[in-house]
Amino acid sequence: MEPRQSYNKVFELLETHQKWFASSLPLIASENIPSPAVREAILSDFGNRYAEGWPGERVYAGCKYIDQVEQICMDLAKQLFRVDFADVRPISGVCANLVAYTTFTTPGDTMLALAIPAGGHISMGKKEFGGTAGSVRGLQVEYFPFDTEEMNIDIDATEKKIQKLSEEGKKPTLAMLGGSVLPFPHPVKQLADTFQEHETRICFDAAHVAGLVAGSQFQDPLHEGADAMTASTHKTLPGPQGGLILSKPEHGEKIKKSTFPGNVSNHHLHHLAGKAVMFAEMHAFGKEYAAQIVKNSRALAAALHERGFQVLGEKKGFTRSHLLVADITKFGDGKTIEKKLEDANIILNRNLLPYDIKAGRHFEAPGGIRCGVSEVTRLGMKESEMMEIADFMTRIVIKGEDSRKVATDVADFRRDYQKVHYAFETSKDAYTYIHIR
Ligand code: DSN
Repeated sequence: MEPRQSYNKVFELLETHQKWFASSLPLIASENIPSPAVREAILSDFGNRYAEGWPGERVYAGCKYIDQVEQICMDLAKQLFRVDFADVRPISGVCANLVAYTTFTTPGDTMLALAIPAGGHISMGKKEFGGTAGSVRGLQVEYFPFDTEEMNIDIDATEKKIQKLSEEGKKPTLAMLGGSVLPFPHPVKQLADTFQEHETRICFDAAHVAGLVAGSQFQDPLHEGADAMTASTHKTLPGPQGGLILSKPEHGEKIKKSTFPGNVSNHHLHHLAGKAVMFAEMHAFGKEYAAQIVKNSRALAAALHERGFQVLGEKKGFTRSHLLVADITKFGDGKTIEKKLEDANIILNRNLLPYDIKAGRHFEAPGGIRCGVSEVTRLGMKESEMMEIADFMTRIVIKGEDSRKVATDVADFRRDYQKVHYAFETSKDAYTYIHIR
């Protein structure tokens, strides 16, 4: 392709992508749609500037307005999460986790975390699997024992494991709770004394659930004994792509240095502005928004279960967060089903189940799918719309209907849900393509 053709092609693809998402059901649990205000902030000149360091302590000129926005952003984050220290500079959730590892561990230390099939994130992974904790920070990762029926960390078995690791001279320096599949609150409070006895620091990865924590609709790790909490700013928090770390005040100075110069040079200043706008909107609308997310995910889980899906966590009511996981091995493998759903304009992801590895399945074609409802909630959908989503999914996964017919019906259904809710300014369509050229 000639350069000009490639250039044109990129813009054509961008617009086509946005039109597709405007007529689809976006159910990827790690995604969301930011408000038009957040999108405007991201397009600002802040994205072209440097501001290494902390507000008032920069190593570049030109930061007088950036400093003010960063201070507003930090203040809003602290108030929202009811804490005294926030660093809004990490550029992603993985980066925020690396800041936590830098703060609380030394290479060679042992860290406790969930295995990926049980909901851990790749940033908590072992070296042999290329995980960030093992291969970048040089940590020895030990897994939390996991109870599949409860879909949660097994508390008794964890207490025994910590004792055993200590006796073997492998006492964990850091316990990393939270992760990527978190239908139920993790036992931070229940394990806090045990961790303290063993001088194990606690960090909670709230990448997925931070918006629910902010809206007081999930656990509150920093008030249950965690030393720090990391997050993404674009999952249940509906901001731009980015990261965040909050902590008890005594860890603040160390975290500041772990972020800069430890893990970021320049942070992404346009995203910083977007984070500030998002935090302000979360102050105003976060409670209502987070409550509706939890109602929606519980409604979707129950509706899928009634229609024949094997949604995990049945014993506990399927979910208390924004997501659910279903075992779809009766109907096919995760990869094939993900594709059929995508062809029907239903966008979600295949997911490893806690017992997949033992069953000989792997991440390419796992036994599960994961659905998150944050984005459809922001588009104004409520419990009755979750029934319709469950019907669309049933037509593809259980009844084996032609994806093209369902895709048309999904696009028709989506016509009524084009605005972002829970935001100060809601007149613009959510997926409007913004032309500047
Ligand atoms: N692992 C991604 C997810 O949960 O979708 C986030 O990094």
